[in-house]
Amino acid sequence: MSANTLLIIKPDAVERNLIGQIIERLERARLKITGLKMVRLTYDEARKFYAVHEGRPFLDELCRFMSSGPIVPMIIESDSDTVLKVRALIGATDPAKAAPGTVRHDLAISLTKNSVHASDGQETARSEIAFFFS
Ligand code: FUP
Repeated sequence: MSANTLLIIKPDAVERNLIGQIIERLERARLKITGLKMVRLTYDEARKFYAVHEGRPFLDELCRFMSSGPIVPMIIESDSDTVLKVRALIGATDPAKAAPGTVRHDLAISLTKNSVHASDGQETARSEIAFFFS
């Protein structure tokens, strides 16, 4: 059975014309893109998406950033372990700590402007895919 996850290209990467580079990395890793769109979230929609971080000091800045411009959410599929494969490909949350060759190491600007989001587990993937793709 195939497994899927959600990846989002964040506003800083869309702004810097990095959509193609990020998609190319996914496709080269033999990950299949089975859903894709460009949307702009409102601040309140970003708060809903990041509800798990309610009460954290960085939430306001994060949601202002995530609603500052268009983003590209996409559904990624592969034969197995898609969540883990995509998390490995994007690298650690903080680009300063991300391994060379990962998206965040190579392309991201800062902890907040870290270019991409990917679901951190199969349950999260299910709900995050449902958030963007009905
Ligand atoms: P990740 O799962 O790698 O996206 O990381 P987290 O769920 O821990 O954090 C969610 C988002 O919050 C990250 F993309 C970056 C942002 N963040 C900050 O802006 N400041 C922080 O101190 C921690 C996280």
